[in-house]
Amino acid sequence: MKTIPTLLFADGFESGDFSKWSSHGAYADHLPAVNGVNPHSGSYSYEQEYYLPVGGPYPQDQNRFIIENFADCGRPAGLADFILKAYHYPKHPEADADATKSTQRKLTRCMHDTAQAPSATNFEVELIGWQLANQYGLDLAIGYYNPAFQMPYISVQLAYNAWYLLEQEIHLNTPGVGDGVYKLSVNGTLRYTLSGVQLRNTQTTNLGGVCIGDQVNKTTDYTVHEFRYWDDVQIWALDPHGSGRQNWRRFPTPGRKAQAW
Ligand SMILES: [Ca+2]
Repeated sequence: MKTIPTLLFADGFESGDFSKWSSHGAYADHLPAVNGVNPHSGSYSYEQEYYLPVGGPYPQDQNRFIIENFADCGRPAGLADFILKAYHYPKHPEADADATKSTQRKLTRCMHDTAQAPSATNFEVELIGWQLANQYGLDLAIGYYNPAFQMPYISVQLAYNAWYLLEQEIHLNTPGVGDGVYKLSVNGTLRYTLSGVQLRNTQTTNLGGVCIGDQVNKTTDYTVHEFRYWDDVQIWALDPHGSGRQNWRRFPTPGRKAQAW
């Protein structure tokens, strides 16, 4: 299908805050931060610290995120076809982390319901980072709230202490038809394609927004002390060719390469 890419949202955090974003975690400790500790470009990036939870599963899970609702990008009906690009830097766990434990982080969540309300009708397309016991590497996976589908493991390894361009292309399926497509590119190279799937099953609504940085909601898992950084986030709509949109822009060029590559 020919599509017309339209840049809906871009933030390199050079405003020094989250003013471009719809919302961000603001409860209890270890909040999302914009600072100059480790920028990919410019002077600022988004720093997310993960640490042992204070106050139970809510601050453990739902306090380490930033969210952009597609409605705030001028798409109140959400998006069915889009690209999410973001530079991601997984820092090596801190000295007080227990490297014998394993845990996971939700790197990005493309959410049906940006209020994050789990239900049988909600669906998500998640990119998940796994931190395995005694291994300084990450696996990536995608998953769905929709219980009809399992999480396929992508098995792309990331090293610590390096910037990666993670580019996800998502095409929701025609409701009830297995024609959905998910693609993941890392540093400009296509690493994983999942096609012919029902990303939204029979739902007729679109994805409502993107959440970055969320933490797992499992108190039985271990929380490893670590920092992760994000910078240069872009959301591109992929509108069908001939839809009549006038704000065509050139297809996204690969972002500036980080020095660490
Ligand atoms: Ca920046």
